[in-house]
Amino acid sequence: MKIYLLYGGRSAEHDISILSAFSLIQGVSYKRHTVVPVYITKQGQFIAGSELTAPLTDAQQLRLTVGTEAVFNAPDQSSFGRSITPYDFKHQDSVVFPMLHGTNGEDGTIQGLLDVLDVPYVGDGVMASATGMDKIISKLVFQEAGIPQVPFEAILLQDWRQDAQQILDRVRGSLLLPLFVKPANAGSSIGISMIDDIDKLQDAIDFAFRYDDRVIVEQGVPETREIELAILGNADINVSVPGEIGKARTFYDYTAKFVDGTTKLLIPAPVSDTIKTKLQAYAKTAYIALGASGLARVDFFLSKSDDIYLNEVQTMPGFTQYSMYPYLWQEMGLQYPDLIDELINLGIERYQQRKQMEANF
Ligand code: G1L
Repeated sequence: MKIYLLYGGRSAEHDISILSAFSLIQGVSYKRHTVVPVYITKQGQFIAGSELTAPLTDAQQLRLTVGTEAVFNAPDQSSFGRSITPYDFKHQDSVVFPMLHGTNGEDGTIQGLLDVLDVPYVGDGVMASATGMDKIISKLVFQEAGIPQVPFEAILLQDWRQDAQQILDRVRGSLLLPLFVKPANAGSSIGISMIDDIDKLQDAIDFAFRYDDRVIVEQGVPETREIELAILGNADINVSVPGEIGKARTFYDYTAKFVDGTTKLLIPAPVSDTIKTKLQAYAKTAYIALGASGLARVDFFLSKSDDIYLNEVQTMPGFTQYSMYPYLWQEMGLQYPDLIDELINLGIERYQQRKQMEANF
């Protein structure tokens, strides 16, 4: 398979995208695939590097500029590619790996582009990507599916402008401190505040409205643990064991492996079998409710008294070799190169099934 690896992009995740793309280039099986790195610059230009048949040495090589020929590590250490358009992805035996958020932080946009071009790609489609990215819409979908979530209030800009006091009263009346105030679009982590003083609510909402015209206020879970599960599959859904994002005190007395010194992931998470089973069932229900395919990471809060709350479903999880998603599959016995193969197979399968449906019209 020839993998067109899309990375970079016009989003706040530009740099993490480069690191995730580099991990894939290091980890993919070159016995089975070649990789064409396609860098999307912060200005939105598509630049394709030369086709790789072996790993690179440094993530910085992936910051391509347009040159007369595609070459990695020219004598001055810079890397060149050629300017391309998305139409260039259309080839037999090729697949696109979109390792990036949508152009303007709203997701589903890249997936929509690839659908229109009729090229197979890895990961979730338009609807699941866009829905998962929206903190208000996704909460409504998960609520309908009966999955427990923290109490929340959605606020529209026009209502806020019309009667802020009424909205402040509504939030005070329905939610308990601490509160998290966030722009609905999860594409960026900017615009978010945590408040433990209700007098700061108005400023926090005004701040969030600088980044989106829809804002969500969520009730915080005090001293919560953060637990995440990985899902892989289309109709046939595989759910991993839970993993935990470590907070210093969680590690006391626990012997499971620490992965990567800095991020402190605990895999598997130290939870009872009952909690584990519940988390897995909720994760699968959330995946189905979202109409997800390929993959997702499902993130939960777990309170001190073992109450479970779905936090969010991440259709574009961190994908370096040190990220939670690949680590969870490693724990399940699926190594990084095989995980990439599985994601490619699922993307091709989804593409063929959609084609099949169109043919039936
Ligand atoms: F293509 C997949 F598998 F769907 C996919 C797409 C995007 C997996 C992981 C990601 N992750 C990212 O793009 C990111 C974490 C680098 C965000 Cl920008």
